[in-house]
Amino acid sequence: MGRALELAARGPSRGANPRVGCVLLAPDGRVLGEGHHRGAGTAHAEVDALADAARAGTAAEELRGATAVVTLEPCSHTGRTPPCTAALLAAGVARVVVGAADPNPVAAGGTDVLRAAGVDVVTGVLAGRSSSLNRTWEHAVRHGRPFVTLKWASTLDGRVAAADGSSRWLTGTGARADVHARRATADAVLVGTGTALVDDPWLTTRSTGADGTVHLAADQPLRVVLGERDLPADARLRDDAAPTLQLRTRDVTAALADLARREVRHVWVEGGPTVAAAFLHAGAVDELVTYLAPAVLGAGAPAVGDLGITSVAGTLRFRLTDVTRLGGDVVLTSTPEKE
Ligand code: AOF
Ligand code: ZN
Repeated sequence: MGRALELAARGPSRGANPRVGCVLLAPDGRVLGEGHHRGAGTAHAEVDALADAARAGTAAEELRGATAVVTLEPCSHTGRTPPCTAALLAAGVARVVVGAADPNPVAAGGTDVLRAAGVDVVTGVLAGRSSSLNRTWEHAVRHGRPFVTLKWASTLDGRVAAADGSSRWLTGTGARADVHARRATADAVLVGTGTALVDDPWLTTRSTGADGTVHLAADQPLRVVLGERDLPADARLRDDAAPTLQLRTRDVTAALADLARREVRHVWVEGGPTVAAAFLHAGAVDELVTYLAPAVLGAGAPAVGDLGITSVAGTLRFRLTDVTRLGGDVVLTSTPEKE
């Protein structure tokens, strides 16, 4: 299963589908085939491993009695591809060792199908590691809405811009590079029309080389603008570096439902204060990523707009899960306290 998890981790860290790995073993323990899933529309890990075994010249008889080790419960449905349970049964696999159960009700039930067909099934092996690999995907599938990360970069006194509106650059290059790396793991990057109009951001994932040349990642997250105001024709968000979607609503729940229909599993929300407050108010923040520069402004836009909280009793509390220094700045990761 450790090897199957390694294979799973080769899959894309974002997209509609989970990361899944599979190893096929002969009764004497020899590896007959290995596979992983490369994203929606491509072969599932089990089918990829069976194809690998076939390429290696494995005879059909060798697979009869083999063990398939899969990090996620084999699917029992016909989605973009046929069911993996059918492929495993057709190959004559005798034993299936499963990591995490599939939380997707459409695809789940594979272990029952296999058991009913007489296959020896073991479940829950290193299930936690498979789940952490697919943390945002599992959350999205369970809750029917994308996993939401709310990010901001502020001074120690919680300002994201100075009184004159200028906001570049509060944090250093290390923090900025970290933002780009983390954006790249999300399916969508979202801002409100306020930020889109004031900052004219690109919201792309890019890196800057030692010689100063900017490198745009090939596969960009969807750029999402929330709100009704129109963007000017020359807005950077209208360039062709990445697709952009404007959701003409102020309702966070409706926006997330729309994104869920587009199979967005993880949204990275970048502000500004109105959008941050709207997501927090809706109880729709699953993770906070906060970059803090050791600086003080004393005036200027706050990271989060008015939440209507007037007493300490109403404080929104989070649990700190990570603290990392990035150059002269610090990044804090926290998750909501469970009621
Ligand atoms: C597996 N093995 O490697 C993966 C599974 O419509 P599709 O074909 O893209 O199916 C997607 C669903 O199948 C996905 O939501 C999840 O429930 C399951 N993914 N299952 O047996 C795999 N990637
Ligand atoms: Zn499958």
